[in-house]
Amino acid sequence: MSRLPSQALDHEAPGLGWWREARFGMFIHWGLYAVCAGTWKGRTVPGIGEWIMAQFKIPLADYRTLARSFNPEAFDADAVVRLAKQAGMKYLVITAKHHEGFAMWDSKVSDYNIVKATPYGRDPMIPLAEACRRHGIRLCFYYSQALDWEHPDGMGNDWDFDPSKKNFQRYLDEKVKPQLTELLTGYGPVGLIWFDTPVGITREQSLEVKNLVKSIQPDCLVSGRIGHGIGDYGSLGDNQIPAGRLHGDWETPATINDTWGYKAGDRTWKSSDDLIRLLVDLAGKGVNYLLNIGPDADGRVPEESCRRLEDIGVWMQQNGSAIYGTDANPYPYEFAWGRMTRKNDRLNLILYRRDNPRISLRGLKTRVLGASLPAVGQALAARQDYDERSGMHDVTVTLPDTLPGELKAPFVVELNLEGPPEVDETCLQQPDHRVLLPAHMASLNVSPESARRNVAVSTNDLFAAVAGEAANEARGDHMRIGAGGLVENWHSERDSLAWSFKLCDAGTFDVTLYTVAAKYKNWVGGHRVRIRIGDWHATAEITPDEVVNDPRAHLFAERGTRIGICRLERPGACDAELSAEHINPADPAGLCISALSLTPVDGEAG
Ligand code: JFZ
Repeated sequence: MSRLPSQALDHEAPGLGWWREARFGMFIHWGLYAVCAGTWKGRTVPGIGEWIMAQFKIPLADYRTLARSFNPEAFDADAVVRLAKQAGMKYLVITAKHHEGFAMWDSKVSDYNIVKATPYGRDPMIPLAEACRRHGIRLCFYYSQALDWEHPDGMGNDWDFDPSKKNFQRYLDEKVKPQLTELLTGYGPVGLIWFDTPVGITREQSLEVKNLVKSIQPDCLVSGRIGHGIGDYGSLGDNQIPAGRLHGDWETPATINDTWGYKAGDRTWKSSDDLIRLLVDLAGKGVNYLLNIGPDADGRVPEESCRRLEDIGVWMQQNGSAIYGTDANPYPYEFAWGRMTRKNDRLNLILYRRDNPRISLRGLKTRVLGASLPAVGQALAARQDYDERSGMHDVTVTLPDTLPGELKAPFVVELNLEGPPEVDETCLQQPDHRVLLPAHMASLNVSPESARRNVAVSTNDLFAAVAGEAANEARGDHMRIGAGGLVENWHSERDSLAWSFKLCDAGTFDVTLYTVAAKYKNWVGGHRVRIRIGDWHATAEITPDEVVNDPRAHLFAERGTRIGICRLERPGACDAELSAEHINPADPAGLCISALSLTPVDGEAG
């Protein structure tokens, strides 16, 4: 059973229906930082463009002069909303106020806003709200409720203001609450407020802010980054793709290149195919995909973003029924051939490649009534068998020799079932004889010494705060399964992992261990591990024998290490154990595990 963390909803969130149905939304990061376009006085900011003021500790007196040249006459609200709609996005979240503290609407609370402080002199949220109503897209606002580099009592600006003199409650009372009130009373129905980076805010203060939102628009959702786990749904880390389904409702904010705010020099555009795979991957885990655009100082959306969103829209036209309103794959693990979503008594098998002659699914106990290619309305032959010997249920769908030309991969094979899908939740050897043991399905054997190690989670632990963990609580500093589904923080040779799985056919297998680097870091390796699978044992150095080119590895470099060749003679219940002889202290990630994989050596399985 997967041990991925759940979003500790302290209540069943009302009003999530439209959000669960949507699955796909547009994020817009737009503010004074677009004027910088990633550069300040000839220096290019490392990393994300909207953090330029903090990265270079630009004095507020200098930064605010950007407003004098902010005149986005090319901004076309209707075109932006149509871009979202054509991409298949159902909601739009725009930065009303990011950490820079600049209001992108006509705020009466502070003249540091787009109407009072710029030559543009107009409120872009008015035409945006009208366009969203016209096109049936939910208007939502991003609001940074803690970091505010303009306000002396906001968090984060210790280069203009003395942190010891901050009165954060005063900031909440004098800026945050009145500005949220303006956003919630001035632009019609608001789908959600996307709060962010809740550093330094107490649970009581997060609750105050959330209660204000609900008191004005009871149906307005509150994102997970309100902090302290009290969001209506959970927010994963930026561009974070979990390895398996998460419990509860989650959303991943993601970029098309590597920055949120416009940065002229960032050319790291992901391909349309990669973006579609990420959308499919997240839907397979029941996670919403909030994909970002960063308009420039003139209000134009980069052409590279537009083209990719148009490509996604073409795919969604043909396959949206496998995304909208679906639930996660009922299996606790993924498949080599693609991803799966579920909608009531229907399974959507989303195949990455067109050259599969057939698709075989193991462990589905519910009777299959039929199979089809919904995009072209073509029925497919499906066979369902139960193997008494292995106790396995197998479904095999035969695909046509030539797929209709208009069917582009990834494409959907629909399985209609007699009732809700019931699946075998253990790790199963697949019909192609592979066995994949994902980290999030392992049992962690944490030694008593490690279990006693704790670290205080500071209120400024960004990820802890964002992940909704209570501030200032001790958190176990031992190996754990993170929201990304990896076994992380493994630094002690006393700890180990174990899996149990079902072997249907004896065979000889190539054993590979997949390990991951710390976020944004290079892969290191250099560890030494012991692996036992059934009666087979091996030790190995962790070396980068295989590079993993998965879009998910975009921020976390992943490598496969060939451990050896393993012969398993007896079908049935089997187990595996992974322990560490040496964990390389030079690897900041420690020994970070993604999966253990058994691939049949040609002709040696079954
Ligand atoms: C935050 C912002 O600081 C950033 O500018 C952007 O708006 C992004 C969507 O959100 O950045 C974060 C916040 C939390 C994590 C990572 C980046 N996190 O928890 O990993």
